[in-house]
Amino acid sequence: MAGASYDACWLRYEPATEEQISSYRRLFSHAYVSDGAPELVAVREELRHGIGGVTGREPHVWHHPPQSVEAFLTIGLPDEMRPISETVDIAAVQGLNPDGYVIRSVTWEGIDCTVVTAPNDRGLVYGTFHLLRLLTTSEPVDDLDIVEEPANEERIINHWDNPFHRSVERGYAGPSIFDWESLPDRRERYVDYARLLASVGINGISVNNVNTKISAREGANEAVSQWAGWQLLESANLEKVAALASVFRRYGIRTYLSVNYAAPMLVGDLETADPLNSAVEQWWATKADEIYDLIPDFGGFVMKADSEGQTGPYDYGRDHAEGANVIARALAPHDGRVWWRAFVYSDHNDRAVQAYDTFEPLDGTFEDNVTVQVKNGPIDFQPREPISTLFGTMPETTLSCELQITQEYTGQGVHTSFLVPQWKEVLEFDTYADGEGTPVKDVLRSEPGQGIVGVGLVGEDPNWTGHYLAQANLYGFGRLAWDPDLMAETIVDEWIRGTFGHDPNVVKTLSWILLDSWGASIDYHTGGLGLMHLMYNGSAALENHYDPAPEEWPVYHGASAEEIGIDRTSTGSGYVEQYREPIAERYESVKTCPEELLLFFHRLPWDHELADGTTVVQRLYDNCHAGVEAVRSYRDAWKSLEGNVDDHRHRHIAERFDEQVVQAAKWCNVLCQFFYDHSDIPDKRERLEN
Ligand code: GCV
Repeated sequence: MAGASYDACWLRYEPATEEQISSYRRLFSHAYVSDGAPELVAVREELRHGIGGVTGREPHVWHHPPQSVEAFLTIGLPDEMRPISETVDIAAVQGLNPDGYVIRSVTWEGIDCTVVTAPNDRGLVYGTFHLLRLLTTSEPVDDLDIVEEPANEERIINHWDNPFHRSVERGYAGPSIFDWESLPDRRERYVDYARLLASVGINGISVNNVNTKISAREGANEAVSQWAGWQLLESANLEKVAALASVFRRYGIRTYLSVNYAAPMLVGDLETADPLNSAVEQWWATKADEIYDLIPDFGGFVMKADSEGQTGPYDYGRDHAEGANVIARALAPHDGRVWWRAFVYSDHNDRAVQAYDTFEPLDGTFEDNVTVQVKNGPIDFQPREPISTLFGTMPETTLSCELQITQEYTGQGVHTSFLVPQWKEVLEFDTYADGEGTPVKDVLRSEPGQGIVGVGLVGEDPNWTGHYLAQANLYGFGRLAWDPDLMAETIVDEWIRGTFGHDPNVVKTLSWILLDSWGASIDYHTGGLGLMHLMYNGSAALENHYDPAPEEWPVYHGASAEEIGIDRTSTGSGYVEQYREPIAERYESVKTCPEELLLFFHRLPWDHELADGTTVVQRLYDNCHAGVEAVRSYRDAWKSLEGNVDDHRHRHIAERFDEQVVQAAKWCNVLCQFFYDHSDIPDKRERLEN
């Protein structure tokens, strides 16, 4: 990325601190790297960038072990290169989970060697990035003994990019980075994107929107409808997909496509897409063969069916397992997989219950190579939701958890909201799927094909993510998908050091801002008691989801003159009963339901008293105000870093904090007015100006 017109994010590879630089130079001025697979080309390139940047000297890369040096770095499979095969336990390395790796300091023929080895070539890429991360975080590296395996086999980004038109649904960082008109020509930026993804352990990318036929959505603008991504399955376009796949492959990343359920009719010339029709089955099989001829490591298909205007098996009176299985059978001979989204809903008095009602009865009926992709919560990526009931109730089904990295409901490209704490909350939640102590992260890690999926946020903007600080969400997503046990504090620290360097003031101030920011965002966007969908929708063609408009969505918050909240207990919509015990019991009672989800599960009088004696309405007012206060303190703290961060990034972020303060105050005012209009109980505070 050196010299590129876009930002290097956390791969800036700034010079190391005085304390470390001589040790890094001693150990890494020479490298002996295997030249086997395409991934090794990526490894060599990264060493040049990384070691070159951190030590100020590009390493000398050898094709045989250097003899007359004090120390060298060596990277390769365990049985391929002498310094490695003679110093590590080959069988132990080969026995690691795919993508795992070992980094070890050894002595070989009197020379200090740092060995990076792995059971497969992808692991070498991850091991290389790990080593470079140690350098950018200024860690000592003289005596390493690291063994890593990813907790989740699948760690995938889903782009919601509309091919050809290059718009991005819920994207806040400019147009799509994928230039389909010029593909199969490759842009340097694809390589740099692959580097960013691989550096945090992401191993899959779906390159187009799950809404593959947007014309079905009323009011969608003409150009978007025309170019929605179902056409990518056409033979003429597959070579474009193959070109992208060849870039990502070098970084161990498999490519996926979102496809339309009616593809046999849209792309093929069949008159039906009925999954039980033999011509349909044959069509999918032939299409899969064609794709794998071009892209042998193709990952598979992502499917949004029977949801928000997309077609699906319901059109033919079939269920979702019948719908998914026909496509899965086409992919199975090629080791491909269907990622079938559980985001299915229709008119219903409580949308929360629908994913479970649709999918739980189908547990055990999906083919082995179907992953049911479940959003973290039952509604739709709200600032905070309870955890989807499906994670605890589909033991016979391969599941993945879909998180949203792009900030659709948490301030989009303007607000700072670091989402790792949210994702930690999701992954640590105890589902009781297999008795006490079965958190979501363990449900996901037990089976092949399970894992974590994130809705991407990257676009053509020079800083990739619209807001410099949103880069931390992409970084954090990958790191957490690799290792859900990592602490948010560790992730933040790594990201800041790679991105802004080691100035203690910057590290301390920015860590605090980021770690605190999700809580503030919940407070002013929702009032902090579990209300959903308080935002403005906009039109189908110009969707908003940014401004406050609580009056628009009465079914989600249930505000009346007497009460607020939705009754999802056993005497209400019954959603609570979809959880296993003792979760159901905990949420069922107003007394034990956690305050932050109280109004998600219960409909309560405005003056209902909380544990500390404060009324519900006063707590809503207080939380909204606290959120604004917090954002003001971030703005001021960031301002104090002027001079410690380069002017360009400092100003960009400062301007966004100024705007966030204005927007947070607007949210606070609109919500508080709304609460007051219904409850007739005044806020004990002044209206906020800014
Ligand atoms: C891609 C929400 C978003 C839509 C998105 C949908 C989904 O409704 O607002 O933009 O569509 O979720 O996840 O499919």
